[in-house]
Amino acid sequence: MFKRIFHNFSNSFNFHYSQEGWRYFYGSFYYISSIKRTWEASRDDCLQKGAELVIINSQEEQEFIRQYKKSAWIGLTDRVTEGVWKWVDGTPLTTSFWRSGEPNNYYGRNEDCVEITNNGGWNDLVCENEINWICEKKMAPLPWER
Ligand SMILES: [Ca+2]
Ligand SMILES: [Ca+2]
Ligand SMILES: [Ca+2]
Repeated sequence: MFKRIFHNFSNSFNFHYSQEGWRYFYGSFYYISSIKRTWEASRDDCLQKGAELVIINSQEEQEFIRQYKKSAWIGLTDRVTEGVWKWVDGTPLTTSFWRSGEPNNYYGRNEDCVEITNNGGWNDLVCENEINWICEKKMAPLPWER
């Protein structure tokens, strides 16, 4: 009974977000932009939506995000201290999925923001580049997902 009430609730919730292009996966909703912006402007857009640039916490989440098959900003940066990668929620990077040879500050450029590339590997990139982005809105996990 309890489970069914929650399920109905999450279905209508899910439906509402799906209508607006959000996809649900294990406790979070995800949104990929249809336009391109700088990392900072992308982050602002996510914050305005009550979300954040996506924070990839696990292999499962990485696999889910790579299914978009698009080059897009994620919520990872080394803008504060070069070489020290931090997520936008302030947590340090532990599990990473860099494309081979990355991060590389390509040709000495100051690449401080991170994109997931269309085949899933991460790449550091100049933050002023304009690409798509992915927002994550974290919800409390449903009781049977804990
Ligand atoms: Ca996440
Ligand atoms: Ca850098
Ligand atoms: Ca790079």
